[in-house]
Amino acid sequence: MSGFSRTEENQLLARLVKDGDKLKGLDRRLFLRQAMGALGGVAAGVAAPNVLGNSNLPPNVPSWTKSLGEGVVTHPYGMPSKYESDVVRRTVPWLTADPISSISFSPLHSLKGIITPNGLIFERYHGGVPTINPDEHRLMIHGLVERPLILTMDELRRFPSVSEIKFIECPANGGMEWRGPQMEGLQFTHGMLSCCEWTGVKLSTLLDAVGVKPEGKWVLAEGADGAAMSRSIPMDKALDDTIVVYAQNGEALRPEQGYPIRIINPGWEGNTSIKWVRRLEIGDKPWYQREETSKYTDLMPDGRAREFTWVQECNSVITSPCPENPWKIRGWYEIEGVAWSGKGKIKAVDISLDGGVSWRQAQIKGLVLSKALTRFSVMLKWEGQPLLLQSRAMDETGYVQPTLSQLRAERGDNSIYHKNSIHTWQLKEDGSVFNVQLS
Ligand SMILES: Nc1nc2c(c(=O)[nH]1)N[C@H]1C(S)=C(S)[C@@H](COP(=O)(O)O)O[C@H]1N2
Ligand SMILES: [Mo]
Repeated sequence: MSGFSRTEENQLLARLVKDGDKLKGLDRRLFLRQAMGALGGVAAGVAAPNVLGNSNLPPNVPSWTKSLGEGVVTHPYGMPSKYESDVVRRTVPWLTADPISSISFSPLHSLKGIITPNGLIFERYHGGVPTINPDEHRLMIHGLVERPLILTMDELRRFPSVSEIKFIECPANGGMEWRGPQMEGLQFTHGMLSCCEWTGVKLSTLLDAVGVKPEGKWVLAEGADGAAMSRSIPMDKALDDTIVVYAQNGEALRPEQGYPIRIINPGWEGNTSIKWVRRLEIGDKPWYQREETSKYTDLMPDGRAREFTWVQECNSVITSPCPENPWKIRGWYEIEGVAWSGKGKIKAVDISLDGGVSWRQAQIKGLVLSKALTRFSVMLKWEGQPLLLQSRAMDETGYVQPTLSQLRAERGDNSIYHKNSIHTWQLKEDGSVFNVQLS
């Protein structure tokens, strides 16, 4: 496969910067000439059409530069440009019987950096989104504790807070791909994944306030939604990094994400991060040994099931190119993607252009945070050759993302959950991209 050396990459970058500077100067001169032309009495309101016939394109001054725009607070709560209207959550109608107990996917192919904007975080509901008045909502902490508490939302905010950037992922992410490639788009193969800055009170702080009795080994968290979804969190996790969250990316939690409060269990299966949480009961056993209710397990080839698979293991995916982001012309491209691990920080990411025959190390970009999305990239000059693109992440524990055949050898293909194997995009000569699996 044709590649590039570090020096070539640097030369390219240097060239890009230089061209950018040149363009800036050129733009400026043209703009001045046009502006002066307009002042000098070019026929009122009629700009000379350029070669493309679009009077908003250079060398003309665009129409929006010739008038004033909307004033402040025209939109008291700002929204994206109307030209970004296809950057939205999407669902797969055949996946669930109704939209109440269902899931929507984040448009990973359109997102930059590591933070998912609040309106684009994937949604998973078992009983729809409740409309909760925070004045009528409480957090009750009871069970095997010395001093049970019922906290108002204001009282919760008086505890010392933390803000942490963590991903949240449903363990069913990629689940439709166990038996074969099925979903024609990154949004659907990996979009049960988001990453936010979460603000709230560490559960350990609250447990300290109530005084857990020595027999208290599990924390049952129960939601106030119509599903009253509940999960048990072992005390080790609860005392380690579980957060009772009231804000995401700087503003109050969105109703979709659990307003007014939710649990975030960093790096763990999304289902343990109970939304709209109304009570935490400290007990000596997990909830499913106390009540008739379900838990998530992975069915193995021999009929046994894996349980306590809480951690979302190291995973990665290329976000550009992908089926939604084909390459339209030949030349230099930045191959970009995200990697994440429920066990800690991302250590390294490799990229293959030939379906895993050879690998090169990607550059890690921006923040590298524990249990958060991490960006990687590689520059490539594409001459129109077909590619089998893969990324392979390694986390700080030394765990390396498995191939699909390694994962299938261990787990068969009956599973739904925890499909974290290396993903393949097939890029064809015309630049279109397809979801494929290699044997
Ligand atoms: N109360 C409650 N909490 C819940 C759920 C729910 O339906 N009800 N869904 C869970 C599941 S399965 C996942 S994957 C995450 C999704 O969080 P998000 O909707 O903020 O992305 O929330 C979890 N917490
Ligand atoms: Mo989930």
